[in-house]
Amino acid sequence: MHNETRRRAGTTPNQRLKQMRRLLALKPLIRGIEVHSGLTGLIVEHTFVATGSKRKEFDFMWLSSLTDSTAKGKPDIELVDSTSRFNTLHDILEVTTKPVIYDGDTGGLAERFPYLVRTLERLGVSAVIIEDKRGLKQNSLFGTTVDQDLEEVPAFCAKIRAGKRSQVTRDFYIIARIESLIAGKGVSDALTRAQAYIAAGADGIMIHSRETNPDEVLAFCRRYAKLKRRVPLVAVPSTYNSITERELQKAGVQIVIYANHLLRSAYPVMVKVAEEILMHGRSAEASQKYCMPIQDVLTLIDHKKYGTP
Ligand code: SPV
Ligand code: MG
Repeated sequence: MHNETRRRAGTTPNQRLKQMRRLLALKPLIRGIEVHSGLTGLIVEHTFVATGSKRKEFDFMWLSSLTDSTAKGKPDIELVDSTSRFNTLHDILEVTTKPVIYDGDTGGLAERFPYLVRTLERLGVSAVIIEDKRGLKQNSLFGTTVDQDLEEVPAFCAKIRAGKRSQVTRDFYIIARIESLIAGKGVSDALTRAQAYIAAGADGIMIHSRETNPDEVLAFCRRYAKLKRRVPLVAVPSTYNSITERELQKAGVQIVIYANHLLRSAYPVMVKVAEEILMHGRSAEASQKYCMPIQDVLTLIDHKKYGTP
């Protein structure tokens, strides 16, 4: 179904869940961006650019633990519990039709991970990404400035297997996120882990890095390409952000995630507006410089969408 038609007709959890597998079969590379609210979901749903005869848009939404936590004023340490994360997810599912990849952090205890998988499938999420860390999870972009304790390979494989066993549909993806480069353990460790996680049933591998150049990710990709058993590769170019999607695709990456950009762009403007109002003792300057017209915010959300009389 054409995207515009689907948007108008709406979707069901089952249709939405399956859509990511379809997209991966159709396109050499799919791109997604973070969401942390209904409003950011709407941005991803509706934003496109036209270049010549081509229309470019985001293929999926990334429900980031960093931006979901930050939007709630909380640190990204698995503190925002599942109930709260599912509330955010519900807000987004309500107003969008595109597939969702859920940031599952460490996936929690192996005994609990199957419950997360079942809930996400029931809601129509297409994939969960879990990272191979243990203990207090801290955001990867801190790198080794904080403790980044990697999970033992057999234990993480057991978690992947538990998730795969619990899955109801054939279409849901459990993607294993490798933190070797984040923890300073190098490309060889990452590759050993990739092989083990694929053997355990992972449907995708995410390789993460916080270097400002893509060299170590590309080195991983070159060695990954030689593996006999491969699954789709995910990259998150937050710090090595000069690399293009085309270059990542050439290196073998099939899924690209822009993990935090809507929140990172909104926050500085909100602070500026607050400062300008304080500075001037009125809102005229802030409104003129930074705010959308009142009329536009009133009509931003189309309340006649469902055919309300
Ligand atoms: C997130 O967006 O929450 C991620 C990616 O897990 S990162 O912040 O780079 O760890
Ligand atoms: Mg995260």
